[in-house]
Amino acid sequence: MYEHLMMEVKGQTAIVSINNPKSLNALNSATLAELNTCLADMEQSKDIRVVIVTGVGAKAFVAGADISEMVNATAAEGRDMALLAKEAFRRLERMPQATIAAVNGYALGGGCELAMSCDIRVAAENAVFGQPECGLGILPGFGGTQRLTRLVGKGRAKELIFTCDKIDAQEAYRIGLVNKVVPQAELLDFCLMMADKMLSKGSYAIALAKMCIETGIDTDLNSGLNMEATNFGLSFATNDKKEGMTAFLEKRKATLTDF
Ligand code: CO8
Repeated sequence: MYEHLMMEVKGQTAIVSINNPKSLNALNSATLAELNTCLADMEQSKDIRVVIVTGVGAKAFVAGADISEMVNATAAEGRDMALLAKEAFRRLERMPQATIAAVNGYALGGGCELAMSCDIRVAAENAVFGQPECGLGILPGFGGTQRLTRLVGKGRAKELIFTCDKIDAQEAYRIGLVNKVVPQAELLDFCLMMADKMLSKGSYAIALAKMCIETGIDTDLNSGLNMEATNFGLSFATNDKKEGMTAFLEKRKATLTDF
């Protein structure tokens, strides 16, 4: 069904793999368009509640935007490609499903930017992160100047972008770019286990919490706290709230089904 993606569904978790192994999963326009369509379909789904994003093969998550496509692109084409990525990557941040990047190797340029658009990043021990764009005479164009700064702070973001240094998984963990580092062979199982943990919680509550975090980070504290209070109130109207609290008081495991 897709030329540049692989899709697998395990229970209520979807695994979306970027599938351009000959170019270390580089993102060309066709791949970005497929990713956007795939995420747009999934965000409407009530059956998929967690999305794992990864790359095919053992070497690369995504080694960046496709340099062979960009080399002769005009300014307008470059902007269009960046806007296409913006649309797809924004979906990852805004879709009601929780999203996990399973970073299985090189996550450079657009690859690092794709990982940063997921809610959580789990890195294999062999993962390598970096923003090499300034070495190519361009700047990060799939959100790197914005998301890296928000994740690791202005000083570290500038250092990584200006020097184009590549960092390993442990360093990425140390600076807060990734949430966890796991052995390469255990990466997908670990992410599926994390997904299962989330699936045992209230999916609707997680979707509301995600929305509060994503919207709140771009607003002032008081507006963010008001938005949280409104959504906190909304969660009281759900079956999950009734079941979750009743189960606690009855000392049994809750079965939470809202989404
Ligand atoms: N684009 C296109 N092809 C790529 C890319 C890429 N980003 N990365 C790797 N490849 C290709 C190589 O050209 C090579 O192809 P071939 O076999 O036909 O020669 C194949 O993948 C294997 O790569 P290498 O032989 O280079 O493998 P190595 O193990 O020697 O090196 C590296 C692995 C270190 C990952 C190396 O391939 C590399 O440095 N890749 C480029 C990394 C990079 O600079 N990424 C940033 C790209 S720019 C970007 O992402 C901008 C995002 C914003 C865009 C804004 C919109 C326009």
